Amino acid sequence: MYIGATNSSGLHHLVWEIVDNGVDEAVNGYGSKITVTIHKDGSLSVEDEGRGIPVDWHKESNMPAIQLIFSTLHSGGKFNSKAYSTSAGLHGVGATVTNALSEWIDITVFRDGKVYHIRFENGGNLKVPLEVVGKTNKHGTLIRFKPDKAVFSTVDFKWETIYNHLQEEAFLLKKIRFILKDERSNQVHEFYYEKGLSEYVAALTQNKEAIGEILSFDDPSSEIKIDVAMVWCSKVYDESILSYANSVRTSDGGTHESGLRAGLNRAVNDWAIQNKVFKENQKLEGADIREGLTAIVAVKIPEDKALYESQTKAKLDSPEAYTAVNNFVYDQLIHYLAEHKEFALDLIHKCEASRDVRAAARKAKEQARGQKKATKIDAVISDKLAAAQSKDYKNNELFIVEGDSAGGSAKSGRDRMHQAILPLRGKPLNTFGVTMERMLQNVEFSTIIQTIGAGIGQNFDITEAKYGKIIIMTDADTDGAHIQILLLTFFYNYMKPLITNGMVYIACPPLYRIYKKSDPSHKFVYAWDEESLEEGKKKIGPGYGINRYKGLGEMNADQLANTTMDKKTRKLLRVHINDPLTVENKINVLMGNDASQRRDWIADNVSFTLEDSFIDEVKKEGKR
Ligand code: 0RA
Repeated sequence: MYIGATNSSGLHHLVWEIVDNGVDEAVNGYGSKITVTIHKDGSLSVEDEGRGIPVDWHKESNMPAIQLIFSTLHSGGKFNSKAYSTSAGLHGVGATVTNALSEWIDITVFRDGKVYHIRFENGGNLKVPLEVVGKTNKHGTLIRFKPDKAVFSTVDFKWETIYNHLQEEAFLLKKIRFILKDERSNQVHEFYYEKGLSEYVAALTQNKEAIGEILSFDDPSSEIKIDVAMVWCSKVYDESILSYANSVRTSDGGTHESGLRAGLNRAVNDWAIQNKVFKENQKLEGADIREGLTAIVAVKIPEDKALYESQTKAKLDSPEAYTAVNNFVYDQLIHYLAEHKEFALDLIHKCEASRDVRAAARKAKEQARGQKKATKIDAVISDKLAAAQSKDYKNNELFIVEGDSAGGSAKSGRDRMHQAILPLRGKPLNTFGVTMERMLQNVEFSTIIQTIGAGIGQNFDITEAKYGKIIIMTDADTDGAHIQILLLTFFYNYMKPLITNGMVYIACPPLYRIYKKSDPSHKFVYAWDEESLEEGKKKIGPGYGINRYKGLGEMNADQLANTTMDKKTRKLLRVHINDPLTVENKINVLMGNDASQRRDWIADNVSFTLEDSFIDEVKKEGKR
């Protein structure tokens, strides 16, 4: 039997499987509301307003259909993939898997004026056979299950995880209402989007200044259903494109995404040429057209035509999607531009400006290569950066260190071959809502850009990065947390691929050193939190002493190297973006103008595990 991960992601997968079934009913026109409730006893329920799971007798298997659906994997196409064509198609097996991995599951069906109930226990054994338990005039299905704690490493349903998932579904499936209730905290949240993707784009760009309105086009009639929304924003120097195929996020893009790019390219260039906007025989490159663009493309393809590059469905491969999206976006956009001439001109001028900036950057780079003449920034770099000796860039690490004194210790404690140290003086600039020009005037950031050596924004080329890991190393206090957030905001705005490729890390210096008073330099352990402090005390035994490190500077070079930098012993947190909207929301709180909100957030959330940081999830090195 297929059992995915048994971690938190696998646990929540059970929820998505059950929610998908209700969504399928709603998408097919049966009901428009799905309610998810997290209960206090560790169970979760999903209620839909669909037709209700069939309860009629299934002759071949000699049991009610509902029992068959829940008890046998792949219980016949009749009840799963054929009946449901719209979602990912994975789920037909969902009900059975959820049953198999639950301590118990109660299914209540409201159908034909009656309330039916059936219950399974201990991984899918029938406990209470199907029976009529009452009368009703509603229709739908209520499934409540308690995941088996022997199977999962955690059985804690996370509000935020479910919130994000339901919100994403609600954006994609406009006009379906999702309600999330948490009886543990009495929180309730409702998601309902009348306009779908354009509201998603609005949420993603809520902190930004839009150029023109949000464009949204959809074509629900053709065989491949296409839904697109997009907007350009000023002071944004890269592109964000999200794509979905059959309601599943395709994080590696694919043919629908390249179709969008191609359609955009053709439409903008054709319109400009037709309207004689370009001076000479010019054309705009795709990257210039897409600078500042936030776009979402969602396609629905019949299952037999939905090809993916791999099992994980992260990249769509269907050639039909390329052609369909390309032509659709072209037609819609060229039509829109024709009707909004002022916007069209604004947009093209913006594209031309980014083309000029990119050309200038390229030229400067080529010149610098040719001349090898030291610039002012080069001088700063050679003064501050302790470079790594190796030219094996992938294995090199750049430590960005808070303060000159910790920088000094890091320089003497490092592995010179592969570790480079760049100390930061003071707080870096808050790059939120700041123009690129302003950011570039900041010495700290121009130094970081030059040191990494891969450009910024639309010019950023990850293959040119001189480091495989960028490690932010600050004191474990609120100032340090603030510096981390400022640096992460910069990387997020200007070098996003570093984050999406898992190359940005936070170093975790220990908070305590517990030693034997009688032999302090030989008998000691480090602790990173209160729990390991207690363990440390036990380990050292009677006669222990404690050093509390208030900052990196209180450690000498050896201690810093051993605890925080040495590959064999250190702890690193990898910065990872789970949900793009959560990041935007958190950046808004953290980096917007309201300094008091920011202080509150840091005070509430920074315990130096950063688990809940604005970059949604930060994971231990090595684990993905
Ligand atoms: C198979 C056939 C029909 C409905 C369903 C399954 C169904 C399954 C689930 C799972 C959760 N909620 C659900 N709602 C419906 C159609 C039965 C008919 O023709 O009436």
